[in-house]
Amino acid sequence: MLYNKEKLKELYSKFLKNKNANFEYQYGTAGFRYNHTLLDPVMFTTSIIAGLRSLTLGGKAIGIMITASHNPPQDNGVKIVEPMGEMLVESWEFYSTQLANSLQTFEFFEKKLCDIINVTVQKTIIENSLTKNDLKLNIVLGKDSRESSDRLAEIVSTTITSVFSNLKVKVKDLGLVTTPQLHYLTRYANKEEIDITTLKLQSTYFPHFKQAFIELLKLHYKEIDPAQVRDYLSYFPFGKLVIDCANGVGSYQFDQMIKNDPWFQSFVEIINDKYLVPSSLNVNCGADYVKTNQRLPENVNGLLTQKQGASLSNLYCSFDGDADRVVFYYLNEMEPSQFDDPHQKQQFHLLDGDKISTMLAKFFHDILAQAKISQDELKLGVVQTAYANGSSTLYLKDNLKIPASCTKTGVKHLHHEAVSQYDIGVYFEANGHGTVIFSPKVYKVIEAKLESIHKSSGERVPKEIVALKTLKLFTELINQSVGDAISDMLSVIAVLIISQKNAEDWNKEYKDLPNRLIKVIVDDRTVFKTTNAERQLVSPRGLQEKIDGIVAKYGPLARSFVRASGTEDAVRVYAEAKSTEEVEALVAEVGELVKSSSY
Ligand code: G16
Repeated sequence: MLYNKEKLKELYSKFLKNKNANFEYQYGTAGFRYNHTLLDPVMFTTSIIAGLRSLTLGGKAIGIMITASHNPPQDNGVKIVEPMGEMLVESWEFYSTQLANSLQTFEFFEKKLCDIINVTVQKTIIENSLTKNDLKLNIVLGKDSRESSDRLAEIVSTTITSVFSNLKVKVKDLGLVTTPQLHYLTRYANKEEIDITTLKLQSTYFPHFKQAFIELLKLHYKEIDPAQVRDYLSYFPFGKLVIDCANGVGSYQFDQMIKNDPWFQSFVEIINDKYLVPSSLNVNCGADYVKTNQRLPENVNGLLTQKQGASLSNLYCSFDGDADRVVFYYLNEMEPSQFDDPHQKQQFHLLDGDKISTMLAKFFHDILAQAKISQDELKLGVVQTAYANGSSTLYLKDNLKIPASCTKTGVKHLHHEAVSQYDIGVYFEANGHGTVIFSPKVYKVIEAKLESIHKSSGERVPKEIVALKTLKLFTELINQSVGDAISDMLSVIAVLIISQKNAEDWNKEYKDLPNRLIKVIVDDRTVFKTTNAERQLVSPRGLQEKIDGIVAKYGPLARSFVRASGTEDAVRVYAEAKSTEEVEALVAEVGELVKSSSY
């Protein structure tokens, strides 16, 4: 038998004590995510599924991350990470949901488990003529800083080690890590084929990203003695980089990354770093707060009054609770006529996921041209969602002539589109969640070009070589497995430094249409079903026509859509229009319509 029946039964009773019989779990946008009191049963079943996934893949390391990312402190969640750092494949989301909803009796649950084992692990055993001795299971576990995370992590390690005690099992508990670090280390363990128990951030993640960043600066500013990296600061087109860590795990991990590095410390200031106070997580700070409310997080204002002058040249960014998203912003002086409040003389400018993706796309577009690589050789494209500002899509298509596709919300959808459509696929959600992927062809083209330049009579083509090496270093600096606030932040500042652009230059590339996102609480959000990359509702019937009718009143640039959140118990309403007044009126009208309909 693959599992220890006695332990399975014991843990079934233990973790299902508080199960609400009528509750139905759903694998949402980013795994199971609920109030922490509902999670014990689903932690138990998800751990088993992760174990089976590892067994099916011949013992490849599978990641389990305990986090509810941007959600409030009382929520938590779990997601499974594939061996190469991607999100769990869809067929296994199905098994996870099935098992989580088969908890009526132990007999029923065990039967469902055996059905899943038959179509997964048993199939592998037969196809590869394996014996029980060949079966291995490796799990890399991480958690964010929520109060419930310790308890939930304990359920995962107990379940894996007890239920599969008959097999060769290894669980590496990484403790407090960011979601992207968990993805990175899972991928690293599988790529390097190393024993997961030896995994350490200090010898992998930290030096890898710091090194790539410094190498890029050295490549572009080599007249400075590389030993004197401090001197590079004079090339920074901003003052300090102020990082709002949402009082989450990002503050702990970024601090670890730079703590022995006076150079990084000299240009970075971390705020909202109370990860040891879980009740403050994402409260009035963090990427989701800043993006949704389009305002500064808590504690930046204090900083402004203290350091009035310097702060205007600062570049600010906010991570979310598990540091897989980042958005940037800056302040500039307002014209006196624009003052609403005489104490507030600065204007806030948001540089969100769309601004990040368009800047990166433009940068790679220019680098490819400098490296003399055509669009036929390497296809560059951008993937967005319905939330992308209309101006960003127009800017990509009309100004930059870079293809842009639209997918459903959830980085798993964007990632898939980027990998299948492009060699250099830049994908970001407007909320700051995203990354860039580089196909194997990119590496081949870079190597071939570098080799042919070196061969061709040894004649040097410095600009071309620098462009090729820049591209190569960005493949290192970017965490290609998943959106990563730390790696994305370093990539953005590297682009700004190399292109000698400040935040204002960056923002000037195109002007966002005024936009607004609100949440509406309804009785049953599952009745809201969409089509056309979530831009239109198909259920409840008739509601889309009413939304269309409202939008039509606001002119050709106006747009609004409604979709059920996959991470919170709410329906999201997004709107954009040509003026702030119009967008406020539009979002309120559509929000009222959703609220007043009796769903
Ligand atoms: C997660 C997903 C994102 C998604 C966000 C909101 O982010 O990873 O792709 O945009 O939820 O999703 P929804 O609108 O369905 O609630 P995070 O940072 O919370 O993991």
